[in-house]
Order: sequence, then C-alpha cells, then structure tokens
Amino acid sequence: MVDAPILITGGAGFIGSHLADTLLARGHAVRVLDNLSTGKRANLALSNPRLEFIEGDVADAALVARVTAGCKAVVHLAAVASVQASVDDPVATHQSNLIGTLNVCEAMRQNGVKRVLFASSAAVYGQNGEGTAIDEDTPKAPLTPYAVDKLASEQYLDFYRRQHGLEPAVFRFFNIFGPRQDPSSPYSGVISIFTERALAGLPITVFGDGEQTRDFVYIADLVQVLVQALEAEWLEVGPVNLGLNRATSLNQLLAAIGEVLEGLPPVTYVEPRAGDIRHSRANNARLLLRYEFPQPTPLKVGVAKLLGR
Ligand code: NAD
Ligand code: UD2
Repeated sequence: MVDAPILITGGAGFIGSHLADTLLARGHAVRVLDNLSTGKRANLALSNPRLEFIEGDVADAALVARVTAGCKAVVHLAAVASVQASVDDPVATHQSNLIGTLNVCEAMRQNGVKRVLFASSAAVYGQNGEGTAIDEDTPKAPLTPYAVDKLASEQYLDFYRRQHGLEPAVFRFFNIFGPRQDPSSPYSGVISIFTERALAGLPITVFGDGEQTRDFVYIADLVQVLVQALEAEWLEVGPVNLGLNRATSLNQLLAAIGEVLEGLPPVTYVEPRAGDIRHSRANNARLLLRYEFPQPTPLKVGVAKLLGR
C-alpha cells in the first residue's frame, strides 16, 4: 500500500521544492499544489513515482479540498512571497496569502487532516526589536499587506487549532537563501541577486553603507527543521522564529562571495531603501529548545554551494 502523501502548497517554489526533495529521499510520498506563478516544474523531481504534481491555485477552495483528501499532513508555503507585490496589489495577493490559508484550514477540517506547517515571516515584527535579537513575544507591527496576511494566517491557524483540533506548527522565517531562489526582481533575496550578478560579472548595488545586517539561513538548515516538525509526535504550540541569531552585514556577505569567486565585480553604494530595516536577527531560543539543530551551515559554505563551488 502506498503511504498517504504530504501535501506541499507552493511546492514548486524555492523552499517547497527543496523540502519535497528531502521528504522523497526520506521515503515519504509528496503531493504538490502550485500555480507556477513563481515556481517551476523544473524544480520538481517529476519522474519520481512518489511525487504528484497538481497545477492549481490555493484560492480555489474546492480544489484545495480535493487535493487535501487522503493526505497525512500539509505544508502550506504557497504565497506571493514578494512584499512589493502585496504593496502594489493588496487585493490580488490577499487571495493567495490569506484566502489560501483559510482554504487550507477548511480543507483540513473537512478531511480530518491535523498537522500543518506554515511559513510565516519575520515581517510580522515590522521595525520592532531592531538592534536586538527578536523573540517571538516582540510586539507585532505588520507594515505591509504581506505581513498583515501572514499574521492573520497565523491567527486563523490558531483558531482552527482551538476549535477543530488542527496541529499547526508556525515558523517565522528570517532570510532564507540557497539554490533555486529566484533573483529576477530587485526585491528578490539579496544573496540571490549578489551571487547571480557576481557570477555574470555584472556590477552590484548596495543600498546604504552595507553595514546593515540580516540573519541568513541556508535552505538545508531550514528543511531539516521542517522535516522534524512533520515527523514529530509532539507539537509546539505557538510560533517559532526560524533564524540563527547570527548577524551578517552586506559587506561581510560581499567579502564571502569575493573569497569564493576570488574577486568581485564593481560594487556601488547608493542611498538606503526607504523603510529598510537596519538590523534583523532572530532570538532562536525556542527553536533550539524544541528542535535538533546541529551546526548551522556557515555563511561562506552556503554561498559556495549556491555558487556551485
Ligand atoms: P517562492 O516564490 O519560490 O515559492 C512560493 C510558491 O508558491 C511558488 O512556487 C508559487 O508558484 C506558489 N504560489 C504562489 N501563489 C500561489 C497560489 N495562489 N496558489 C498556488 N501556488 C501559489 O518563494 P519561497 O521563498 O520559496 O517562499 C515560500 C514561503 O515562505 C512563502 O509563503 C513565503 O512568504 C515564505 N517566506 C520566505 C522567506 C524567504 O526568505 N525566502 C522568508 C519569509 C517567509
Ligand atoms: C526581507 C524579505 C521581505 C520582508 C522583510 C521583512 C526577502 C527576499 N525579503 O527583506 O520580503 O519579509 O524581510 O523584514 O526575504 N539590498 C541591496 N542590494 C540589492 C538588494 C537588496 O543592498 O540589490 C539590501 C536591502 O536594501 C536590505 C538587504 O539587502 O538592506 C536585504 O534585502 P532583502 O530584500 O534580501 O531582505 P530584507 O530583509 O530587506
């Protein structure tokens, strides 16, 4: 008998496709629902008979109910991940970023599926906690439609936990990086932009003095936590920061890329971006308490893997 699949919404995207690969390698069956708005078929191991791909939208309630039937768990990653897109078109992105979550909750209730992982974001904290390690109780200050929808999604998931016995494991991702992250927009993850340009020998633009810091997490480190949250008997109630409590400045990042490639294209420093956060770093005590988290991948090692070195 074939094992019940794990449904990954947004499974053809950057994070989802890596999780799918790891789950398949661990013997799970995986079902992916993705509308291919930013995800790609090429990210998926489509020749694996334990992988099922359904092209469709999480905003389509009937479809979500159908694909959730018979699953043993759900990982809800589908979202318009671009904050700028949510600022430009809050109504359209809301369909994916909040209605999609609600559809997943309802579909799980209808089908008696309990465990769901949710990709929330450090964006829920806005500018709060800046300059300190941000813990989960830091007051929330969602500044964009993207962040509002992430926070509201967390709250809906908690409602379904209390009312209908869902088992949500909510993670607030900090800055995740690795292969398959799309560098094509100016608002794409900075590491994907810098590495793509460095490989092509194109000039790099730094917004500000390059001393702003981020808590960068390599994709493989994130995936090992998600796998545990799926396979664990227990459930952590409440959100968990997914960061390393490690601050890296953009200048340090550039130095790491330069070391791996033995050189860098020209780097220009321009005005900081309006509303840019100066320092963002996770207090990850809750993560370390609840999950096995061996040595995180050093930044330079992650960058080298991304650069194919
Ligand atoms: P991504 O854009 O590569 O992945 C999102 C996937 O969802 C894509 O494959 C896309 O096609 C799909 N999708 C979008 N809207 C959909 C819809 N309505 N129906 C079905 N599929 C849809 O981005 P990612 O970085 O892999 O992000 C995955 C999740 O993690 C997102 O929820 C994102 O908000 C969250 N997140 C990511 C980061 C990060 O640093 N990458 C940080 C915080 C939160
Ligand atoms: C991350 C999220 C964003 C939102 C925000 C909330 C990503 C890609 N972005 O933004 O969606 O959740 O956190 O806090 O996950 N930069 C440059 N040059 C470039 C591109 C970027 O200097 O070509 C700078 C940018 O101004 C910022 C830093 O690099 O200071 C990191 O930018 P980012 O977009 O990768 O991530 P962040 O943390 O600003």
